[in-house]
Amino acid sequence: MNWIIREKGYDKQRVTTNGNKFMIGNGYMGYRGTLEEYGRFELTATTLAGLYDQVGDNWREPVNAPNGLFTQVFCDGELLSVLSSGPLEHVQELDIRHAVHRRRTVFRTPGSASGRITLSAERFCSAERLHLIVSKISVQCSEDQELLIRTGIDGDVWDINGPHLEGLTGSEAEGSLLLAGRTQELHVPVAVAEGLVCVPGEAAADALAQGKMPAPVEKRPGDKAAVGSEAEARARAGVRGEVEGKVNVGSESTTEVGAGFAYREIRLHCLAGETYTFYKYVSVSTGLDGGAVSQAALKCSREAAECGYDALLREHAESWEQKWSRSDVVIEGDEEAQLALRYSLYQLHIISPGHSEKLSIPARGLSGQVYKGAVFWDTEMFMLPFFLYTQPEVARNLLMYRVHTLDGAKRKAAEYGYEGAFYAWESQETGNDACTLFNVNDVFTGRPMRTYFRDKQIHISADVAYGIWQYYRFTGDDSILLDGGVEVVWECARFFYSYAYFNPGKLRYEILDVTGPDEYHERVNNNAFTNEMVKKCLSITLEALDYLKGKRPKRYDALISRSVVTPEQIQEMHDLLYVQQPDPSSRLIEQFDRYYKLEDVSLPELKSRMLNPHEYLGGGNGLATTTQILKQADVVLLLHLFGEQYDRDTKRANWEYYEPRTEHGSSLSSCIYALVAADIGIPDWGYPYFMRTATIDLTGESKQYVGDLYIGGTHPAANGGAWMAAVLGFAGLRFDGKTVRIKPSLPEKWRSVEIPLHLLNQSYRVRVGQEEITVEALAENAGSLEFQLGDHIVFVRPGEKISQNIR
Ligand code: IFM
Repeated sequence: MNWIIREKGYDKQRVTTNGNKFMIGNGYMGYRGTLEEYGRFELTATTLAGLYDQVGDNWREPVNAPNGLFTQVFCDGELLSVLSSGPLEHVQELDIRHAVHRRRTVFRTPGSASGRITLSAERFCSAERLHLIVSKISVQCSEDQELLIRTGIDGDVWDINGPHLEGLTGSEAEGSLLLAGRTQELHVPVAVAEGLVCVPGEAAADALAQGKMPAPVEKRPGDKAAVGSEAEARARAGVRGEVEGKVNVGSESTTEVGAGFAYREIRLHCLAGETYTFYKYVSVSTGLDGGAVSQAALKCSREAAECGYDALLREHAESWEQKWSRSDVVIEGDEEAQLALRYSLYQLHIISPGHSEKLSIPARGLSGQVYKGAVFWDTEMFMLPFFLYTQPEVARNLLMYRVHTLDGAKRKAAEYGYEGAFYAWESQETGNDACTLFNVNDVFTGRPMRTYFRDKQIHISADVAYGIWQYYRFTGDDSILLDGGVEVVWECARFFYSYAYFNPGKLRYEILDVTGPDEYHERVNNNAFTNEMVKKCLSITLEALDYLKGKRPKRYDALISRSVVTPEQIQEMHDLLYVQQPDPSSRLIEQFDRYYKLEDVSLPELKSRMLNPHEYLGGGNGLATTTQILKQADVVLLLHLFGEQYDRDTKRANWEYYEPRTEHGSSLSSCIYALVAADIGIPDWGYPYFMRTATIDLTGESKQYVGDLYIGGTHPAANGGAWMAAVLGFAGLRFDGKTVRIKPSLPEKWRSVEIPLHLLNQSYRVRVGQEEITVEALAENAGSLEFQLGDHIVFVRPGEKISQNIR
């Protein structure tokens, strides 16, 4: 089975795309898939989760830590870089099973007709030690050669609105390099430490031991890291060297430290055919972690060096095996889909905050600073299901982030003159809204355009409430409600009550002046999706309040007594809220009031009117604004979320109507069309949408610019959408907190799909074939669970395996 993502040959045009595609990470940080010799122009970034900074009046954005893997190899004064020296061979690859990045590049030796220099590197962000990035870099020359290796920590990294670290100063400490500074806005300290161990191959070691090569630069007592291949190599070489950063192989080494950098330059006398390996143990620490950051970073990198590369890799790989045993979806009959889906799950794993309930997942994951590193509705509506079905503990963290940012949501509601909680459209660490009123520049005039994402996409508060309730229903874990979840949903309901308008003529509540998921139509009335979501939020709130009343009556009384809005009013609004219904004859649901009055133009026709490939189609005078062309699934999303309320004909009529009118200008769109296609029994219509979703970060073919704004990066919502389309869509699997229902709708070429589930603290494996479904419960499970396989209800007890023919 294929777990390798590989690109052969070097293409300068793909530097940015590959930075996303080959990314590694561990939830604490993301390290872009850049090459060792790259700098900020190639977008090197170690993006830190949850640490934001603002410089001047620029947008606040996450902080990229200095690049601890920075390494350059020089030969005869010439830098060996893919950027300058058109390599003879180049391969970049990612092993997604164990989250290990590799590159191998063969350069022509400068000044030699036949000489070759091979640079290989392997790296991973430890899944076990979240502050640690480890790398192993090897060089090999085909002829005896003198090389200069410059390796250390580079502070000159990619920043959109930086630099974010002031006073960034390099130093040498305890044999390691250290680069430390503080964020500009909140003065949060950030430190990166690097310990280096160099190991010659056998022949070089012998030469070294026999004095045929210059002696090691420095020898220090106390070689504590007597483990693994490094130690063996050292033993062979008869070299003693302290692991924390002392160069213990060949030739002269100097250390250069200063403002913004800390590195060593090592002159290496390479013997032909011999491999020289450098192990870099890089640790990142910030003031958010608590404690003294420089000491923490140094300690972490020293302990890692003592442990040794191989042992670190083993523990990291073991951790990844566990992640996959909980989540790997195996598709039989479609290798392309298999790899793409796995890759999507890989992307979700490397950015999931398993370690903190104060973090959620930004819309571009940890791939950089695009979209201000902010958290959108993407998390609750597109990523959450994957975590709910496989790792509910991560799902809980994502939702607790909303509890921790409730105050920010209350501030935003108050700012606009509303009650309750209006969650940030673009949320950072405090819940303040990072979304600006002028989010896009007009490509023609260069002027900022007013957009109404921040002030009118009110469905965000309903999405948050929906996510919290989903978690509770799924897991039965009421701690989320008692730890603040009830307050969140209540405040969201209060917000909607204050936002809504009671239409006295029609005796109904309406929701006016909103922007729904389709951002090309701003400030519309009664967006069908928004109204239905608000109704759902109100019903969730009523249930949550009942729960609190029963469980914690005093807390309930205190909560209600602080509010002028009463639960009775919420109930009334729920009952009288207008929600668009399908037209009795066409079955169509109008996306918002007067949508049908807009010009019904075809998508190709609309595109032919564009004067600039990056022009924004929405906003005040965007081309789509006056037409029925929508940016992303809107009514179709409603049909997915509330599928049980609509019959198949209604779903199909709306899918067919809206599909040709959808531009899919958002990466959140395709997966929803795949899901609903599967639901209505046309999976092969949905399949291209699934593939588009699942391959988005492999091909890099999504929209990269809106106006002059770069919006590239990874797409976690689409990654989550790929899981949803495969599992909830094609496998037709749904859990309602009590019963798992499976009603498959597999694409023709999928023979089967196998899915691990972790529900109500029990683990299952489900295999959905074209004709048969098999459910297997782990022997360690404590209880049984109800499954509906096609039309058959079965109880699956611990250790049991049940198969059911569904034809
Ligand atoms: O949340 C989305 C939005 O729906 C469309 N624009 C991009 C945002 C971030 O992914």
